[in-house]
Amino acid sequence: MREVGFIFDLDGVIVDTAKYHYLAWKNLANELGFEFTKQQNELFKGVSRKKSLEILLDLGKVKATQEQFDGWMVEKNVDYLAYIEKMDESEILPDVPKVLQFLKSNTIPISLGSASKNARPILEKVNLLTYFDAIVDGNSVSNAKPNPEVFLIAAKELGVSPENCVVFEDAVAGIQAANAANMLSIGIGDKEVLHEADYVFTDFTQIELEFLKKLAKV
Ligand code: B16
Ligand code: MG
Repeated sequence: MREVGFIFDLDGVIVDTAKYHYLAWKNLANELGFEFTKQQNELFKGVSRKKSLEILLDLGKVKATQEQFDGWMVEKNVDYLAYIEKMDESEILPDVPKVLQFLKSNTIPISLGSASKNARPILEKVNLLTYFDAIVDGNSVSNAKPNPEVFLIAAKELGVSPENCVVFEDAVAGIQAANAANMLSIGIGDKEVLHEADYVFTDFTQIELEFLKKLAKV
């Protein structure tokens, strides 16, 4: 067993893909005849694609057959992928490469732990894929966050026991999942929203090297 492992959520931690999810869900909502606001989009953070569409249809009071539901899931994703296609390194959130580089240079194993089924192409687009020793995403799990499954699989793939894993998350459900997995949870975002986390920082620029060294046990 390795001593420590680090697990990163994707959307809201490494890149801000929430804005593209928003545009794609908004396009679908408008097509179905209702508005979808940025505020409502907050409900979708860290939530699976299927659950997101269920919430969207509830908001618009739209009833769907299974066939329509499946079709809209595909339609939203095709639209979303067109936005992703244009992404590059400039979309990486501040100081993320610095933290990944620090971990890599100390041979600390790194995993992704995301709800997204598009995680791999996104990491490829922003040129960060090579930092990750494991990619655990929406394709690998059957239980969505706050269920700890995604992080427990990540720990297993890294060969690190869960209590020695550190998780970076921007969503409440993600912090709950990390806590349920018995991992150290670090919220990236608002202290009040993420109050269940062990530590909260507004972004990676606020994390000092000394703190990181302590977490990484180096
Ligand atoms: P996809 P994360 C999540 O990513 C997003 O926050 C959430 O808004 C999205 O619905 C979910 O991924 C599924 O994404 O449609 O690409 O499979 O924060 O868990 O990295
Ligand atoms: Mg997230």
